[in-house]
Amino acid sequence: MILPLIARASLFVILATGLVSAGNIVTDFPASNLPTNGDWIYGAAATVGGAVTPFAAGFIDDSDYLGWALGDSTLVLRPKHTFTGGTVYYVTDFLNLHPGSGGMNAVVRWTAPSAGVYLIAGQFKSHDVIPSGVNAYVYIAGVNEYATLLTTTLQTAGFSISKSLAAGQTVDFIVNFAGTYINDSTGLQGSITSSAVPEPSSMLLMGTAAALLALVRRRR
Ligand SMILES: [Ca+2]
Repeated sequence: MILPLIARASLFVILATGLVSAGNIVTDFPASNLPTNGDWIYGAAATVGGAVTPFAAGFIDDSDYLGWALGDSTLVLRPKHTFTGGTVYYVTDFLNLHPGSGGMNAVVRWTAPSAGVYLIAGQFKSHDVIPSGVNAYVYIAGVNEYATLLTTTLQTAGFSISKSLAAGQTVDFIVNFAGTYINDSTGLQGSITSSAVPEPSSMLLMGTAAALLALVRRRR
């Protein structure tokens, strides 16, 4: 009676480890003044889905948040505590993105370090008391895969996209001002996971577990 339990447990462990964390939008945010961190880039784009310029100035590290704020108000910040500043809600489990006054887009970009099937899941959230509305997008490998319009305070919009990516292909999380620049602070949170290709040792274990199960079933 013990054999089936062992075999099933082995299978469960192998299958349960099939998804591997490849990145987290909030917790991967760097504590330094570099606008990059591993596979991540933080910056601005003149057009939605266009070239991303990493932040080169405007670094802030004060008691309230960490990140970048350009003179035109294009910003990507990670709040250090939860509070309301002016009309903006800052919460620690979301980054805070804001587009620029001239229509510059705030962008968080992730680049696939290796080929694989990735699940990109998360949400945008309107983080202003009186929002004027923003368009938020997820572009994958230069293609618009998700678009939403946030118009009411604390409105959320979730995405969950599975995509096969080659090494070097990008995922952009973008906040655009939707034509009117005022009160456009927008939260962004989420994660990227990959479906791991089993290592040879795992394949061997899986085969062993399957063989054990077959053996036990034959003996019943
Ligand atoms: Ca707006």
